[in-house]
Order: sequence, then structure tokens, then C-alpha cells
Amino acid sequence: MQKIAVVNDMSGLGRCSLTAAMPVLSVLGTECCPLPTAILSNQTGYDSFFCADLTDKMEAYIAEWRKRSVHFDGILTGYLASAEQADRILTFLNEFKTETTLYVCDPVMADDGRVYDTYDDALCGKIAMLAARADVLTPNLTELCILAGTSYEMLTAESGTAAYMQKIADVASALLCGSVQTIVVTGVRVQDEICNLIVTEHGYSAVRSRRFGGSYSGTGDLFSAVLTGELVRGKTVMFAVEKAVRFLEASIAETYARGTDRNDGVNFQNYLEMLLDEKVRP
Ligand code: PXL
Repeated sequence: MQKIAVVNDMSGLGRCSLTAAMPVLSVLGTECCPLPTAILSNQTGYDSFFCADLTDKMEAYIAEWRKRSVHFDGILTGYLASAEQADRILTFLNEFKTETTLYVCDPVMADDGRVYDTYDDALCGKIAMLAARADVLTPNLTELCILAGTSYEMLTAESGTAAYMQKIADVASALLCGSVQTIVVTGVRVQDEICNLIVTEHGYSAVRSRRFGGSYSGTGDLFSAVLTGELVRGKTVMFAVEKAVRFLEASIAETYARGTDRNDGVNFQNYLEMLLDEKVRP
């Protein structure tokens, strides 16, 4: 069974990060191996939260993995607790990202034009260093703008124009460099639709879905987990993005209909079966 190391936090409430990635990767028939960055009572969008930063535990944790000569088919990184932790993850990549390891970097740091409260410039700078090592990047529009040094306000001011998608694709193209061959810009709002743009050196394609309500906690984490699992299983980016989008569209439709608070995340549990296909079982 393919192993995927998931470098992300464990939040008790909010259905995000590891609590999103673990069930998704398991349903896809891959082994999710968590490398926890922090343990939180709940994700940071709620009014308050408890956070135990695990930066100083990572070395001992990784040392045990080293002893076992474990090989990862995929590595997925997400929420980080400190800039120092990002350095440890860069070292982890040097050792555990082999020629046969797919590295998907979800550059978690911002949404809706705002950097998360727990992220500062130093940490955002380190995320950019991680992003440069990735094979696949999954920024939302805000994260894309930070990585590319583009104004979010100026870019989103073009929303509604015919050239909007091309403009976003042009911004993303600037990040295609070295190992970074594919960028999936997630959750772009266009009127009553959500657009996900797949950007490669060959151009861009868009996968659209209906839009329900605002942004929900954990959506990006669910998306990156489906994408990573399917790519590690050898599926194309288009197939993987379609699957992630249909899964999220159904989950978010129910979440919206129930009036769930955005901080409580998406009712994805009822839709995990959409990720199953006959090839998962031998
Ligand atoms: O879903 C991204 C995310 C992950 N982990 C934590 C967060 C957030 C977004 O707010 O707070 C702890």
C-alpha cells in the first residue's frame, strides 16, 4: 500500500488538517502517516484556541522514521506552527523526498485576502521555500498572490471580466519553476460558481462547481488530500481535481443546507463513499 506522510496539525474541532486528510487518504486506499506539527483544541478561526506547538518534538519523531528506513510515495504538507518548524520540514524533505516521492505542498497561510493570525512574515517566507520544493502546489487565491508577490485586491478587482481566469493563470504560471510542474488554484469565486484552475506549462483548465455559502474550514485540506491520494495512485491531475471538486460540492451543499457554522467545517463524512472506486479494492 502506498504511504503518504502528511505534515499537518491535529485540530480537535473544525474538521480540517489531519482529521480531514486521514479519512480521505484511507478511503482512497493509501496509508496516511501523520507527522503532526501541532495539536490544537480547535482550528484558529474560532474566537480562541489551545495550541501545543510540536516543533521541538519533530526531530525525535523523524529519527524513529529514519531507523525504520521508511519510504514515502507521497508527502503532503499543510498548516505549520512556526518558522523554525518549516526549517525542520525542509530538512525532512532533503532526506525523505526521493525521486519516487510526489511532494504536494498546500501553502496554508491565508484566505479571503487575509493572512491567518498565527502566521507572520517569517513563516510565510518559509512556506514559499517549501512551495519551491514541491511537485504540485495547491494555493487558494490569497495564497497564490502572496507566493507570487501580486496584489490580491488588484487581481480580484478583475473578477467578472472575461480575462479573469487567464489573469489568475498568468500569476500562477510565474511559480512554475524547477520541480513545480503543476499548480492547482483552489476555490476561486466567480459569481455563483467556484472555480479550480489547473495550471501547467501547457496552459490552464478550469473545473467548476456550484457555490454554497462562504468558505468553510478544512475545504482546502480535503481538496489537497484527495488530490495527493489520487496522484500517488497514478491518476491524472484532471481526474483527481474532478473527483475532489465533486466530493466537496456534495459535502458543502449539505453543510450549507444544515446551516453549519463555517468554523465547524464541512459535513464530508457522509460523502466519503464518493471517493471509493472499484480499483481501491484489489
Ligand atoms: O484549514 C487550514 C487550517 C489548518 N489548521 C489550522 C487552521 C487552519 C485554518 O484556519 O487554523 C489549525
